[in-house]
Amino acid sequence: MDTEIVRGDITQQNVDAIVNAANSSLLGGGGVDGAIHRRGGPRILEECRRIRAASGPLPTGQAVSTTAGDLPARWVIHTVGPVHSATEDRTHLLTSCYVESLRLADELGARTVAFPAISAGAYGWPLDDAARVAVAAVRDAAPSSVTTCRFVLFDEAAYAAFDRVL
Ligand code: AR6
Repeated sequence: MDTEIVRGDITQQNVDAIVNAANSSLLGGGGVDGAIHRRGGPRILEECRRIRAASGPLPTGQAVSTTAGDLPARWVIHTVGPVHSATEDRTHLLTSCYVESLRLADELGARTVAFPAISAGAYGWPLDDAARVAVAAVRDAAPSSVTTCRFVLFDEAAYAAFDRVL
């Protein structure tokens, strides 16, 4: 699997699947989540509501997929990153977001997948560590149908952090 980094907006990526840094409610929020629902249109939220009604809140570190609505991608994979904690090591949960998203992408038949820097915004994860965990998780993930993993970094600081790790 090739790993690449770009600076940009994940909603504009021409890939099979984009990953959303969602929250357990699956009902939307700010950051990447807000942008995906805003630009992808109401069909994404409709599917999220159905998943939510059938299965309840999505646990941290897990992933589910929906249509990507009006976005160029075919699917949105929604995953819930851990809130960063100064007292508890939650790295395994952040790793799980990447591993479970890639596993789901493989099940869907996606070849190209774009990730944001999960947990590095509202959930407070320090950028350098978020980048280290993300890159290691993707490097160690099981072989799959995914040929390209693209990290899409919204600002210069996030791009620089991923660039240092890669
Ligand atoms: N494309 C790519 N990256 C983006 C975009 C975008 N359009 N917008 C923001 N980022 P965050 P989290 C970057 O807060 O920390 C939401 O309210 C952003 O600069 O989106 O996992 C959810 O509903 C940062 O580097 O996700 C949850 O409640 C990174 O994406 C909560 O925030 C992640 O920031 C999840 O927090």
